[in-house]
Amino acid sequence: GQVIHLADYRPTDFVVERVDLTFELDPTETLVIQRTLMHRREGVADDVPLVLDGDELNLKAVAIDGNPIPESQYDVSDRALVIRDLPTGTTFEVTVETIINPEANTKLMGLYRTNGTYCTQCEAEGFRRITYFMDRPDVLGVYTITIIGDGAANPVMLSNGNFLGAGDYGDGRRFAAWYDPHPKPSYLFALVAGDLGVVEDTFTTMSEREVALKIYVEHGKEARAAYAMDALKRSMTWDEQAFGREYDLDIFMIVAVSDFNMGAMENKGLNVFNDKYILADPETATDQDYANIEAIVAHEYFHNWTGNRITCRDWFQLCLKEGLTVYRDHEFSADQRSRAVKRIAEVRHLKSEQFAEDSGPLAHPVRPTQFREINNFYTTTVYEKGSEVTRMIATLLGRPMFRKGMDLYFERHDGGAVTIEDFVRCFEDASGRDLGQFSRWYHQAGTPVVTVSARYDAGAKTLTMDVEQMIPPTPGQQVKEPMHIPLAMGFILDNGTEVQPTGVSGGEYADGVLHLTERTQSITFEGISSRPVLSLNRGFSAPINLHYDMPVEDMVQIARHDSDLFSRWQAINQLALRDLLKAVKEMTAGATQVAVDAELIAILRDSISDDSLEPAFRAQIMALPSEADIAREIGKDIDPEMIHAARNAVMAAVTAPAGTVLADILDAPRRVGSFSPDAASAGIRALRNAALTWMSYCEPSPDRAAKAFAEADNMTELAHALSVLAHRFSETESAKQAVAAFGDRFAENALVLDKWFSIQATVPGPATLASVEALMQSPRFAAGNPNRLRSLIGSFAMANPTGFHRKDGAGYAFLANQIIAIDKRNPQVAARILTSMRSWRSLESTRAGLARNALVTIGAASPLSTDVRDLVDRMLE
Ligand code: B3K
Ligand code: ZN
Repeated sequence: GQVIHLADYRPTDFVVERVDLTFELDPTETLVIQRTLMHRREGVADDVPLVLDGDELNLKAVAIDGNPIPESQYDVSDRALVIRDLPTGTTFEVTVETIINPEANTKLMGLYRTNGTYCTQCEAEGFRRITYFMDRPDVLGVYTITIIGDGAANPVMLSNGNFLGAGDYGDGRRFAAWYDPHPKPSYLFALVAGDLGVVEDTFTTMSEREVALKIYVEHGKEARAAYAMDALKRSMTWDEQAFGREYDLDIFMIVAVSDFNMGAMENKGLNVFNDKYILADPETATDQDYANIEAIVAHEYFHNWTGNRITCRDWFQLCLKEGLTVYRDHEFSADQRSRAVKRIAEVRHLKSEQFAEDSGPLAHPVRPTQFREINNFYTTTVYEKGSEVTRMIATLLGRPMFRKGMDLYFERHDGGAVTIEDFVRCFEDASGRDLGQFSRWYHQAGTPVVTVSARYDAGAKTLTMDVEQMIPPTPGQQVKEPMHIPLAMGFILDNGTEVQPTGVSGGEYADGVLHLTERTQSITFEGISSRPVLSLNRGFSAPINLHYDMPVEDMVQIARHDSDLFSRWQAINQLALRDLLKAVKEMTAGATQVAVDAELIAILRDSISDDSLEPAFRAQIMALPSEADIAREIGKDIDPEMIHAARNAVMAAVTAPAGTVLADILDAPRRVGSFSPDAASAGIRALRNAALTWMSYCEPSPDRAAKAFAEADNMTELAHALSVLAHRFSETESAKQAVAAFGDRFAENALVLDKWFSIQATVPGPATLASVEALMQSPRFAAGNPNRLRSLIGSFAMANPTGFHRKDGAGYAFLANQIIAIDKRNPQVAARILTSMRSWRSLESTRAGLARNALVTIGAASPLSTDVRDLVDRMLE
């Protein structure tokens, strides 16, 4: 694969107007007839040929204005169809007929089959696996679709837009036709056909139009789509209220399928979902599953405006739709649930995924300038950091001005395929603020390190902060320019009140936000009556690594009293992290005991038993930094076993004094009545689960967890009890029995089996590799199903530090073999799982050497997809 550069962008030579597609469905030989109306772009020379993209296609015929053309007039290869001598000065119609094999399509890109259902995935470059086309996001057309197929096998035939009609041919075949009036790029095309059940509802929009809502699932699973439908309606209402965005077709459909490369896809009017993010009921779904369904249903729905009505000019602009839409779904979830708890979860995820990516060989800017394989850029940087950048614009401008900028964006660019520059300009024009320096967030990779020192002058009643920002070098970017960093902060006095400075010099400070713009800056705040505690980066206003040598008593003050719950969590987390890092250091030096700060122990115990704090927040506090968090913080010479041991020791020290509090939580009378997935009920379950985890460190017996496993009446507590048994008491009979019982009970439910596989794949310790290998031989395993691969092999490589990073390198060698095998069927899934190696350079030297060998082994395999090749090369560079 060659490198594609943003700088090489130019518009197409031909402009598409309308696209008419007919599919004659057949499991192994589907005929696709494409008729596209187009014209030569003004100024393009008459002899310039038409170049259409293709991928693994079998070309049957080509015609211009209905007349078949001789083979001498075109060149066809696996990757392209080039047509010469086209009509000039007029619109003409190109007909392309191809034959494709959905059954053989194991890449799950283009048209494929999943459990007997025809289904498509076209983003980013899947449409070219259906027909030869200018398969790029800036080519917009109005599509009409006709689907023809066996009537008995395909009572359901769906595509984008509004339904035109359907009928029978009388010979067993039937057809259905769809028309999408909104011009769209090919990546938003979708087709689904098969025999599916449906759940129906309606939604009345703000201008009183009635929209039919339909969620299609496999027969028998209809009842499990109720929550997704509810989430969809709430999403539609929210987008009207929060952004003034109304839905724009007569019908909105979702289809849930079991074989899918990612979470979901926002095809116009016809979202296709991984069934993991649609299906839920109390018996089989955890609260996390419910929250994910809500967030992803919302995310895909919100794409209707941010992505579909306004799309990307080219794939370098991916964050234009993804970062913005993640921001929108985060805000939606925050409004539906507890804002503070939601933000804590977001920041945890951002740090564990994006910060890790940003500090390794796969680091890239939110808007990259080059790629070899676009599928490798659907990353946490594009998505989550892209969302944070959008959030910072809202912080810089303030909510009302942010909304004005968004309104302008929708008004100015509706129907367009645009760039990040177009997006940012809307906020500049709406607010009059220059966002030039701010835009570096899109262009410079790496997590900025902001170092703060502060001194208080009692005589002058001033607080002076010296701030330095440094953006670490990343691949291809050695030197960086200073960024515009919005640092939300507060000054807390001894009595717990907050004080506002009466004057500021050396930097801009407004509405509780300090604007850092220089490499080094000294800012003085006036009118601070006594030495304040600084509450910095409140709400994680900027995605930075903050280095501030905060006095412990200040941390304690924030942990106990900050008005901002997020800040309290951040301070407690910081305190715990300090002790965890200290423990790793001491144990590395040979210590067998660790000391934990008494204040930390007291704060944890007090917070956990503080009934004025919402349970979900208390559960977050109890989740101390993970082994991966600690590793990232240490940054180099990582020994996962040492980290595991040190964290265990700290957990034992922290939990022991809390024993009675934990028992109180676990023994509190259980809620009676029917299950509710709402945030408050979920919070109570989260707290109980956290207490069970803690108990496992201070009570050396599996009995508590076994009891929880036996008594659980919902999947959240059942799966958690199972993981406590399997992870903390793996050698006991209780654990073995629970694993077996769970597997037998849910043997027919693929989504629950995924949990079963991933719990077993994440049992700490070197022995887990053998059980992962054994599980792959189980009839419950399915090598062709992406969810199953991710839950077993993915969880092992990504979420089992001591199992995967075995000192003898067997985990890496196993992964290399698996990646090579999976890549033959499905490069995207292989590449995604391979990102588990992205931090290999920070391992201690023995492991790093073995990890490197595994990467070299993968690199030497042949053939290798562009997806895997690109990652291996970048990781070894
Ligand atoms: N836009 C899709 C992701 C497509 C990934 C292609 N490799 C889902 C989403 O972000 O909403
Ligand atoms: Zn998206």
